[in-house]
Amino acid sequence: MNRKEFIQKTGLGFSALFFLNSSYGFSSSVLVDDGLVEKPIVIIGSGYGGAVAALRLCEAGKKVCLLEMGLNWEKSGEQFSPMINPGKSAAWLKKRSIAPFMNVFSMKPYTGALDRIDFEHIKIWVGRGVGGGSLVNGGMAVVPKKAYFETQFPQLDADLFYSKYFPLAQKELEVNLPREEFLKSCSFYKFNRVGEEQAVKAGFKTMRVPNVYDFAYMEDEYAEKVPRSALAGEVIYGNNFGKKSLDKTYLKKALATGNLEILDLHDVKDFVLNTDHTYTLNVNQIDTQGVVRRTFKIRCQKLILAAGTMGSLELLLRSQHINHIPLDKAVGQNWGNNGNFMTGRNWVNAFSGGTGFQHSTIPVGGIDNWDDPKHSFFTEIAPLPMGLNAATTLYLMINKVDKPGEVTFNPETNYLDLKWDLSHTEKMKKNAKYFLRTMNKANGGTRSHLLFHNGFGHDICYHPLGGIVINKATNAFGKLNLHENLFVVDGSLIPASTGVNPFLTITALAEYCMENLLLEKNFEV
Ligand code: FAE
Repeated sequence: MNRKEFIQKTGLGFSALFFLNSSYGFSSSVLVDDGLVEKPIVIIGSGYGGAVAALRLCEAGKKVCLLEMGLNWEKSGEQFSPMINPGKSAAWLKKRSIAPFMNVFSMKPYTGALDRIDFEHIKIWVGRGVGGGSLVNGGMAVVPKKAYFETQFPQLDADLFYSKYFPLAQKELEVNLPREEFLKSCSFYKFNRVGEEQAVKAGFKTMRVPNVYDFAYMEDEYAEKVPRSALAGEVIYGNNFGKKSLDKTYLKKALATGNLEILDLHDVKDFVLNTDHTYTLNVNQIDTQGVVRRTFKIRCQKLILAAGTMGSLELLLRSQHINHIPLDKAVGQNWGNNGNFMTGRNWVNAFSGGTGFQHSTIPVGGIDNWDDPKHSFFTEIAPLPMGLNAATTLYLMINKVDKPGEVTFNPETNYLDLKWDLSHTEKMKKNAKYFLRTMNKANGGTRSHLLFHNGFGHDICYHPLGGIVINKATNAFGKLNLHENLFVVDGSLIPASTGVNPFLTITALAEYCMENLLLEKNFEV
């Protein structure tokens, strides 16, 4: 459609033409309060899916506007804070810190990098800011088991994923491995050495876990040649150095094309489907205290949802409720917590120096029990970087999701409802009990009764997935059913679990979707 046809079809009047003149030619700033801005392609959310979509579209010569509700931390000049001293970055507009435990810190509300969404039986942590979850996550970049990938995605060509899209995702995300010699000698990895030794003694298989944290930088940190980040307790409130978050990889490359405009602190509330198959978004521009400073509309020809599993579901279900956009009944189905289940052990190596005073925040070890049909799980050996030798090991277990949840919209709260209760995590708890029993029998130690719920964190979720599942709620490449110009490319495409930490899978899926959507000429604007 050319510009004249676009104006005719969408029925824009004279006043709207004014905005078209000023902004269709790709302006970097929003023009007016309560006005209408035209953008050919809009992406909502700057996490893994959004960053991949931005790069591939910009490389193809498309002008892209990326809306992110969180802050552009790099541009703002604000620092990320360490776990033991939560500052501005520690929580999204909360009065108290929101770590998985020890929330004794009160805060002044600020658009921080970490958010927590609370439901009755589960708490979901997500990243906010340019880079999405990559700002706050542990950087673990794990390829899922091929057999499990085939089970979860029967319609996808697994060979192609393992030969092409996973390697591409690893390359673009700059995934690397630590040197074994470094891990053996670094005092900050005692917790991992003890964790692995005890797992092996208990008969479990351990594995080295690749990461996007630059391990060469970490070695320099250890040698005190550069400022410390992973070795200074920085991670879930952001890393000031070392981590190759998306703002340093995909988004940086996309910006270098000159085709990407990123608008941070822009929160999309809902959107309307116009008769000509374009979309009009209702957008709030907020300040760092969360106060709405400007509301306006953006009309686009192509809309890509990459607001993360909870964000994309919220946008779709609210827009269905308020603006009657059509939705396939598969939307909201097949939601899962990626089998997340936190647990921990006390008195670990208690009589031989415990787990060390200093912990690197970046996990490097995993326990792979996936192929045990009775107790199938993968677990990360997680650090506890609180500056004390608690002789405690934390584990973020990843299990299968036998019973997926369902997400719906609640008009009374104007937010999502989640059908998810203790019955959904029952099997995960059995696995955790088995794991702790086996570890403690071989090594001594007890369940961490003081952490979580008597040692079991069934309600801790870092990996919300599903609800807009590929090939169910969308076509084979993420185009939403019943829509021509609406696409989804984030974690919501994955049906409930991927068997390992998910961002590599999300990135690979987004690469696959974008390549095919571009081949299909879906993005002619
Ligand atoms: P995501 O990265 O969440 O990005 C969505 C973006 O959309 C965010 O920046 C939002 O602020 C933005 N947004 C949402 N709603 C709106 C709206 N209405 N308007 C404008 N913007 C909006 O999505 N995964 C791993 O693989 N390895 C790890 O080591 C790991 N550790 C983790 C540790 C923590 C503490 C957390 C919270 C997560 C961790 N994850 C890890 C999970 C991983 O970060 C997550 O699966 C991905 O970030 C999800 O990617 P998406 O592209 O789906």
